[in-house]
Amino acid sequence: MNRYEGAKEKYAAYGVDTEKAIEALKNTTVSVHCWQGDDVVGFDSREALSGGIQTTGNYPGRATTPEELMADLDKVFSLLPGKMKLNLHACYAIGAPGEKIDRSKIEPRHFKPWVDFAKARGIGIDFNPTFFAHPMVKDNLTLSSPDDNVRNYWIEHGKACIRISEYFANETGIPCVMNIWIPDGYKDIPADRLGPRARFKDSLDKILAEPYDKKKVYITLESKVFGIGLESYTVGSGEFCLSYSSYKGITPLMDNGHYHPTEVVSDKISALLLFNEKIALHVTRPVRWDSDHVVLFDDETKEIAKEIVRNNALDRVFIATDYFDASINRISAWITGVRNLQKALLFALLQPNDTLKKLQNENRLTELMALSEELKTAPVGDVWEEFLRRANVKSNYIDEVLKYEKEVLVKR
Ligand code: RNT
Ligand code: ZN
Repeated sequence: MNRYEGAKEKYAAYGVDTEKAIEALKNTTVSVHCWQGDDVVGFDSREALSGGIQTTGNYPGRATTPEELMADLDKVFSLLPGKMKLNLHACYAIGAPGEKIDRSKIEPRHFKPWVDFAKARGIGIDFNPTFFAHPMVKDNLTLSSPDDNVRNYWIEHGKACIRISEYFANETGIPCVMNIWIPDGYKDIPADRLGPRARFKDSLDKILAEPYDKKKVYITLESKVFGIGLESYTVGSGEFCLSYSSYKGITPLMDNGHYHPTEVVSDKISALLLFNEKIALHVTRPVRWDSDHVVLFDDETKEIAKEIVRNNALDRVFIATDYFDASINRISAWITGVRNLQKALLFALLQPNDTLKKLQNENRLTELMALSEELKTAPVGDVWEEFLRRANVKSNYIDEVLKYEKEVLVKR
């Protein structure tokens, strides 16, 4: 008997159908962030990263042109099983030769090469306005700035991004998730906490006044606790973003690096699912702070996956990755993180969730603990291997990545 058949039997004894799990995973889309490939630099202003986020490391091979980033993405996609979407930031706009791109005036044409890329691969595109690393970010403020010139500039950027998101949806035939995150905040104790939030609210209202088809574009709003250099006050806090999302009927986005270190997103998912048709996630790995380390197959990633799966919410949660490590091979970082997220989803799909819930409801907590622990060493790896095999993707990706490093990356 091969290993998968053995695992199938083993899981069947728990009342779990591995075939169903594989099928569900195959149909689950992960939105893969493009910014792991170039340390969140992009192609328009090419300014150093700012906005309280940071990449560290200078491993060779950073993609510096659209062609390089696309080639790297192809390498990544070729080594990933399952359904993907491409998650782009506005700073990845591609201008005509010599063109200086103005973020407040970006147009669909600046993203035509990305649409061609996505269409040729049969995938959808998600989008993010880029409210950071740009000369029009003044005093660390964008949509909450007291300077109307600054604020209006970024409002125009937001509106332009809605139009581009709809263009993506129209061209690919797949809805586009457009996520708004601003870095705005203060390093030290502010004198006015309400003013910036009131201006942010007003700016968002103005951006959302741009007409768009709600079946094609889902607008999400990402909260944060603090950024580097902006430790004392964050305009787009958890309460602000959650309240704003429900006030306007847009979708809240939780990034699991954006909470106090003992808070966990896995515990927040159920609460948001009760009050939102859809929710969105940035899956990352915060190490002591919002460090955006590569996602691992760790407890919190598994717990997040469990909350999505056992609440039957795979079709209600927009799942995206968000991390950037420049200290190791970027292609490997990309693949490792996305695969771990998928593996966590598989782990969750292989839990006998009804049995576990029943044990909880009958207050058989001793058995619940024993069974949950036993399941941790059940043969999820063998089912994962089968999933890869059916997707025609090798389980070993590092050889291929190192070959690509030698042949392509180090020559850049
Ligand atoms: C920053 C947010 C945001 C960014 C990307 C690049 O703290 O997590 O999502 O990481 O937009
Ligand atoms: Zn994020």
